[in-house]
Amino acid sequence: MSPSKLFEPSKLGPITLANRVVMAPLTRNRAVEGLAAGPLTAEYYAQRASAGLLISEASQVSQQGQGYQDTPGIYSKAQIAGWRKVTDAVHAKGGRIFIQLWHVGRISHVSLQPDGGAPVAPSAIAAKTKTFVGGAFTDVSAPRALELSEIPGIVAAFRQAALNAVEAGFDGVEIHGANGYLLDQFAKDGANKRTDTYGGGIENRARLMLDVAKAVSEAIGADRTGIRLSPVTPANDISDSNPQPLFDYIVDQLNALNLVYIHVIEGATGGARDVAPFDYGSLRKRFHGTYIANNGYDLALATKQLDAGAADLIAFGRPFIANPDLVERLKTKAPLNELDRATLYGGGAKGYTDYPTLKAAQAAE
Ligand code: 8OZ
Repeated sequence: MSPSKLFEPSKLGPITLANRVVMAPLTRNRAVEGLAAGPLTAEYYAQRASAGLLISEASQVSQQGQGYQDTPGIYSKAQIAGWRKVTDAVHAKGGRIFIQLWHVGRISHVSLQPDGGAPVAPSAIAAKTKTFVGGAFTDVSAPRALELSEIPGIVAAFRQAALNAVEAGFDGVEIHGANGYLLDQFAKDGANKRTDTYGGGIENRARLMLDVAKAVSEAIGADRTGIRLSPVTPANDISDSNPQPLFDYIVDQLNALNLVYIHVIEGATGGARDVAPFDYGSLRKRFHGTYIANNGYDLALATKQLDAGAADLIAFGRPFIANPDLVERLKTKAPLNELDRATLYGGGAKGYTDYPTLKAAQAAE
């Protein structure tokens, strides 16, 4: 058998990736003072720099956009400086890194919001889900509906965050349009009951996501702007009554903006791939840029989908937490380290930077 396409180099807009393995964005809640990425975070990403592309953990574009304790931001000088150390460490190892730009919308808690106010949402409907604050999983707070006059400020926050990301040395940005956060909340009719130009039909519900994609791509270049989508995930209590035409429309519009990639969570985030019927091939066909496929991939499925032309790059999530050298392990069909769930969210080096590479494990034998 010939080696898998997964290990071939690939172009992503203006940059060349060493292979087709992408590290998916993974929330780890280890930001330091001022919600900046610290030295451990630089070490963590540098350890994983053999991936063709790293996508950072979701990083809020404003204080209002934060929904969990100790997640990093990309809106202050200190945060830009913290991320600069991360991108320098990754680039020194020959890696490439995008940052994921995040606004959580209604998936937040008053204790994290400016002046202890309500989290914001398309409509004043609480999600039946929990967030992680004060070291514990806690019900999200009831949100308030955004005023129409506040929407330009949201778009501007994403735009400025993208400029900050370039200043911090990132190779590009990924807009978080997935998993029941603000842009997904606007797009899907389970959370959006607005009656203005941002609610109602598909074009109106998709408007905020597309406004953000346009503003970000105009600010830093469409060839450095990607987006993550999750058409059918039930994550964070999100739902839509008819996702296929919604996402067909969104992808047609993103295509017109020349975005460099769509990163598609196929199925339920971190769960079943067949949770609901959806034709991902339709998105693949419509979009002329790079298609990054995610969710439950292993070497066999990745190789199969790449060979079939169903994807260009494959994003791996949890396996990257426990395996800094995941690319090497996949290539040599080596066993994978097991994930320690107790150290996923928050803490220090344990379960973050101390997972051994194959080489380190063999040297210790
Ligand atoms: C796990 C815990 C907290 C946030 C996502 C940003 O699902 C997240 C997230 C994941 O996209």
